[in-house]
This record gives sequence, C-alpha cells and structure tokens, in this order.
Amino acid sequence: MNLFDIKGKIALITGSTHGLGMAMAKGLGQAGATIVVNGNSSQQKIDAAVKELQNEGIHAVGYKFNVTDEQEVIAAVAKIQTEVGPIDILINNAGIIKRIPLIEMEVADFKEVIDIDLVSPFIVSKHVAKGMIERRQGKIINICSMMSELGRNTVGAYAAAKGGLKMLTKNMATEWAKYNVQINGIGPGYFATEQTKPIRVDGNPFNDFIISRTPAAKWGDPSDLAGAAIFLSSKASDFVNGHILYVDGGILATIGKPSNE
Ligand code: GCO
Repeated sequence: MNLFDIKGKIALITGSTHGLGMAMAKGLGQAGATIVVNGNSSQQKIDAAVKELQNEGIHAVGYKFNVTDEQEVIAAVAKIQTEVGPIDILINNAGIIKRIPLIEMEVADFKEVIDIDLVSPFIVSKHVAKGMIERRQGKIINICSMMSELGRNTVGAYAAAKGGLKMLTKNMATEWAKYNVQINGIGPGYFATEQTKPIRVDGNPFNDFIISRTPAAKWGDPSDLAGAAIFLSSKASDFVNGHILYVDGGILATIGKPSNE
C-alpha cells in the first residue's frame, strides 16, 4: 500500500550495528529505505553491519560518531547530508543499561546512562530536525521502553532516562509538529537481544517472570519491531504525533496473573 511506502527515503538509525537497531534497519531497508548505520564502538562493527544489510540487497552506508558529542553529531549530520542526502527518518535507538541498585549506583554511572539514553536523542534530533523543519517534512522515532512507564529493581537510571525520553518525544511533537515533522516513540517490551541476554538464560527466575508477565507468553523477536518502525516512518502516520507505540506482547495491558493460572 502507498501509505506505507518508504522507498528511497533516507533513514539514520543510531546504535544500529546490532540488536533492535539492526532489526529496524533490516525492516526499513527491506521496505526500500536507504539505511545510514551508526555506531561508536568500532569501524569494523559498522562495516560488518553495512555488509550484513547489503547482503540482503539493502542500500546501506555507515558513519561512526559519538551521539553524545554535539560537535561530532553536527559534523556527521552535515557529512551524511552531503554524501547520502537529506535525512528523512531518524530513529534514536542508541542506548545503554546499567543494572545496579540505586543505593549502590555511582553518580558517574547514573549520568552516563542519562547522557546516552536521554541527552543524545536530544542532541541528534536537534540537529537532524533543523533540516526536516526547513523541508517541512520528517519522521523522528525515539526508542523508549517498558521503563518509560514502569519501574524495575536495579534499572533506575535507565527508567529515568526512558521516562524522560517519553516526555521529550511529546515535547518535540509540541514544538515541531507544525512543520510537518512527526515525532513518536516505540516502546519495545522484552526482546531477545544481547542487551537482555544476561536476564534471559533458562532457569533464571526473571526469564520465567517475563514469560508469565507477558500475555503473549514469549520474548519478542527483534523482527517484531519492523512493522511499527515502518508505520511511524511512512505517510500512514502523518497525523500521529507524540505517541509512544508499545510493541510489548501486551505487558502494559495487564497487571499480570497468579503463577497457577
Ligand atoms: C531490563 C531489560 C529492559 C528491556 C527493555 C524493556 O533489564 O529490565 O533490559 O530494560 O531491555 O528496555 O522495555
């Protein structure tokens, strides 16, 4: 359907060398978008991610830059604009988590999570939105979380960041929607990725807890995010703004059930 057509659009996805970022890159790429891969760990990982996408017939390029460094972001956005073209779709996906009880957490660790998970979406969006506002067209998707709505032991910094990102999404929409820029969020539930590997091992009580807490009774597969990403990147969402689309198997719909049900 034309409503969901993103062929030829240029999509920058931060933190897209692996995990959910790579899954959304594949989803948008298979739908015909040009994918701009970003990472800050190593050029080798970025090159490998670009190759993985190209092997699936996806037009992909890679740019290494630190999303928390405004000068690097300004330079990278300008370089992408010159070498690839205007950014039509921005997915702020880059993020870290530190699972430490708040009472034990060092301030430096707390600040690092906030910096990457909340401040960097502000930095990257600010500099990408300038072009979108000039062109009167653009799509920004902030990757939120269950922790945008719920707390959980040991992930307080991450919850503070993801809760803030939900409200930053709403404020971006408040300020930029009049320029025909749509800014929304995707809130993934619990997905089988490297980030959740430590809490997903068989026999780990948390693994059993998530299965029981999720009405779909399973961990999400990263490919389950592609549909939401395509929707929020396409004309189909032109009148959707400031909305967080939860892709969570139903977690937020329920208070859960007793273990014997
Ligand atoms: C955790 C998980 C979560 C998920 C996701 C849920 O430790 O609770 O890592 O944070 O990754 O963010 O939406």
